[in-house]
Amino acid sequence: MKIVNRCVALAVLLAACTQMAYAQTLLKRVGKVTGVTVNNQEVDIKTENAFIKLAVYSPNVIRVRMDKKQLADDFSYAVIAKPQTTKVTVTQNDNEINLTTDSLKVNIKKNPYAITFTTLSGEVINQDEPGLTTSWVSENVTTYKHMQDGEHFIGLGEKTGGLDRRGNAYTNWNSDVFGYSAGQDPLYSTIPFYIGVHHNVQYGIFMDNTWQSDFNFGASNNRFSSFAAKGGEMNYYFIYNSKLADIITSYTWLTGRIKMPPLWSLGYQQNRYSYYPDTEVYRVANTLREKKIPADGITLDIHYMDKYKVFTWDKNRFPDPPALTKKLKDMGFKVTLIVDPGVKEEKGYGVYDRGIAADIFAKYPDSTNYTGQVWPGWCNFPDFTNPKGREYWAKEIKTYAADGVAGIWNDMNEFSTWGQKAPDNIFFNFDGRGASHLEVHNVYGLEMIRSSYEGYRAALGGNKRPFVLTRSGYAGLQRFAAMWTGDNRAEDSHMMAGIRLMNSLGLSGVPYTGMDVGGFTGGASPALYARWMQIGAFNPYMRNHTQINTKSSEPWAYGEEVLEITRNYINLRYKLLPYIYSSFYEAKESGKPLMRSLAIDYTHDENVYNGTYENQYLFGQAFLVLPFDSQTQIGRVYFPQGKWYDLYNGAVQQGNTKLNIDLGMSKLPVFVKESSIIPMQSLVQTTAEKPTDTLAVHIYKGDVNNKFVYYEDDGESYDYEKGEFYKRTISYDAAKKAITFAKPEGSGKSKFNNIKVILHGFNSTPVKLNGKSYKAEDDFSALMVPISRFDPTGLSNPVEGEKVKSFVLKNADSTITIGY
Ligand code: NBV
Repeated sequence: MKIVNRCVALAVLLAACTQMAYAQTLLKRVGKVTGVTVNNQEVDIKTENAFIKLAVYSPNVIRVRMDKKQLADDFSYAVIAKPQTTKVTVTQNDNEINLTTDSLKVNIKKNPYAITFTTLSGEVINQDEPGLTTSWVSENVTTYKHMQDGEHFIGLGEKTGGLDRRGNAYTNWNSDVFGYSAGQDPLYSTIPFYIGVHHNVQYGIFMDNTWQSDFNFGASNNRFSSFAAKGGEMNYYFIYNSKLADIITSYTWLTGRIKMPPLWSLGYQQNRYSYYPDTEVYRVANTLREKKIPADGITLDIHYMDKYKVFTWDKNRFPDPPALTKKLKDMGFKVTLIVDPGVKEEKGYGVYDRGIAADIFAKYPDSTNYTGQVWPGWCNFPDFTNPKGREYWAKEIKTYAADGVAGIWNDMNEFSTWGQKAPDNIFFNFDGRGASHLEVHNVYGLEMIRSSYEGYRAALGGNKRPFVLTRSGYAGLQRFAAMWTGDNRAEDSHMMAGIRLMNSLGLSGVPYTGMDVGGFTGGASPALYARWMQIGAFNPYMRNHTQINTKSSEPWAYGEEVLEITRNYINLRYKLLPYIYSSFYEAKESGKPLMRSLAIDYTHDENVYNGTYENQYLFGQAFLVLPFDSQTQIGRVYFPQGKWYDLYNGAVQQGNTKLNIDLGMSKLPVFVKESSIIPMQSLVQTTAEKPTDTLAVHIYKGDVNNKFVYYEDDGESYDYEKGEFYKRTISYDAAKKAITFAKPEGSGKSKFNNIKVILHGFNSTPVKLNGKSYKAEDDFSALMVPISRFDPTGLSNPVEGEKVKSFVLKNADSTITIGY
């Protein structure tokens, strides 16, 4: 018996040994450190099997590059930052290397190589999983990180699933996913950046590698999180800041931030696949005006083209494009056109002929052009990674400027060939480096929107902001375009999934986002449509869209009640434009998104990651949006710490509370954070119309300090880059009981001559203006006189006994202080 047992044990051991032997031969580990060279902020490390370069980019950002061979020349389509001169101490002994910046410490064990990032006081932020660290199987490279107790993982761009990605794995391979399911992966774009949260610390990891990549946050294992790429270097940036919002700021320092969008693009956009002919477009535009639904944009989908050929018009459907855009402009509408990358292979079609002459299409290795099928039939695909390809696109796109088009909508740029996987052996220029489809695929969309943005900006004369929208992209896409989440379905789960997609994109450096409000495929119920339009009003980009052959999706298509609800919320959005525009300015300055997962401001509050509350978000700094699907009658909500005011009736809700709330169709639950400052304007039907010259600034009493940067510029040019803006910091100091409007900055003038201050929750507190008490009969005649309640929807039911005070001031350049 014993002998038998021993034999079995031996057999198991042998099998295990063979298994390990396989692992040793198939797998290449980084291995032991054999040499170290310190070069100011850079440390070059040679190990048994790898070449490693550590570069300090700033006190908060450390880059780690590794390859089995000597590292290639540095190149990235995503990263635009250069390492900042940073104070760093590097020491080493036989066992380890240590780097210290003003914000963090890096420790590298030498035998074998393993990296740990800690705070200055030694708390572990992130560490390699011992025994696994980084390794290669063939060309596939993976870095394994120790999964910390209770660690949450958020971000990673346009990914479905919950806010907390723990327990799941994701792939990055940009895909055309028509009518995707609410849990599908991958979708259209790749942003290999995520944020880890645990034990009062948080960090970001951005793996800048464009090959297919895979992220595992403890899926099918309880040991590690990992990130991997099918080729190229392991190349990641480790980011540590003491606040999560600052991690987004560091990440967008690396990959860039938005420019100020054209103001009109923040108004309501009406879309369908497709409005044609021109008379149908006029009908839609006229109806929006007749029914008093504020709107700024109409988008034309593929049927405006001649047989779907890019950069053409179907002259039967649209005989006079400049006249169309002019007429719409006079009505306060701008036109956005869809463009697809595929160029029809057709001799005599100028766009194709010029592409052939310039030799800019992607190629097979035998130098013939790659041909794939999309809308127009068999197409060639411009190589946007070729500077000549971008130049070609920029020249072709000019045609739309002469037609008076204001926006360019980039579709199918994954790139899509009927949703099929394109061959691996297509070759691209890759800015002179040469690369195959495998390396280029995930940045194809990014380089297309770069070409569209730069090309169209130049076409408009250089100083006018084009609006550019995209479906696909890679890290850094926010520099060129807004992004929408593609072909969703008219289903409740999709509306909710869309919120999480946008919240996740916001965590991943993309603040300007939208979804097809109302749903692309299928048809919404009236209740779903109403709820979706309400939520859409609290999205950065608000566009209603629907697929061909579906029920109409304009606001009047669902009956009077839904029309009323929709109009209320679009009205509210237009009144909020000063707040929304200022929030875009904040995104431009810091990367902080408009749709803010609660993880941004309440990072270490465990409730935030609870699936019940994961859809809640802040829209800008003030509004807590509590979205529910159209089926839910009673919603379970969580109010984070602090004090919250019901937007509709001013009722105060204390934070740190979970509550059931009744939901009706007519209202979306929205609360205002204490100490909030919300600038608003009078209702307009389009941003082309001037609001009255009084800016209404709503201020909510609170016990916390706050600061709001109010921002204005001309809304259409880049003159703000030369200082032509009007900016004013409004601060709320709870301890000093003072609200201060600092002196304006910038050389621009405000379009508002008056400021109406509206104080919420101050009740009978006396108010002092610039140190002087005012009564109702004083200069500021309305001072301390209750006004009608802040009631944006017209549906409110005021709470008894609450008073709102307001007074009107001249919008003078001097500092204004309001004491209470
Ligand atoms: O151009 C048509 C559609 C467009 O409406 C939609 O928004 C895109 O996501 N486009 C996809 C092409 C394929 C639709 C089946």
